[in-house]
Amino acid sequence: MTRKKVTKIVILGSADSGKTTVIETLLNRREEKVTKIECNGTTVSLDYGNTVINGEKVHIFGTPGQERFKFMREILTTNLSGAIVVVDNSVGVTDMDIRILETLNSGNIPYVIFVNKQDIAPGDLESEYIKPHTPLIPTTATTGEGIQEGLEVLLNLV
Ligand SMILES: Nc1nc2c(ncn2[C@@H]2O[C@H](COP(=O)(O)OP(=O)(O)OP(=O)(O)O)[C@@H](O)[C@H]2O)c(=O)[nH]1
Ligand SMILES: [Mg+2]
Repeated sequence: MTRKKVTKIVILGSADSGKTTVIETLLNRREEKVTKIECNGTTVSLDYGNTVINGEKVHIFGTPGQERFKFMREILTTNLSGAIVVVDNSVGVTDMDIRILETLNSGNIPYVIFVNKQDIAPGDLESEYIKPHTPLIPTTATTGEGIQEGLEVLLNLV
């Protein structure tokens, strides 16, 4: 039996960085629906949606950023093709982000970093934990700035 290649993209990052807004903006612009499981504005298990890009189905999962949902992040990050790490540029790289980057690096998983909330915190993101040549995409998830382009950069790495 032959199976079609499945691309699974997971959105990671600290609480409140904009992960759910990223998946909504990405998929709503493509007229696709997103399933969100949230409580009081925070993701409690996952966001999910899919779309077809260049003839290939792409499944996108948003993860919960709160520490207590570590088990859920671990479930969602199995067999992933690539990741988007969403950092709130008004906060910078957090301890959780550092752990995420270390996990992605050790698994040789392609990823891009969305340097989000450029509208309130414009500028570059600097951290000793970001490897040289990591694609850093300036984004404003609420307006969509950088989002589509950032996904395309990632898909080219996958
Ligand atoms: N100003 C601004 N606000 C943003 C941006 N992206 C997201 N937000 C806001 O940040 C808050 C958190 O956004 P979410 O998308 O729910 O963040 P999240 O990373 O999914 O949060 P958790 O699920 O709790 O981890 C919301 O009020 C968003 O409207 C942005 O680019 N600029
Ligand atoms: Mg969320």
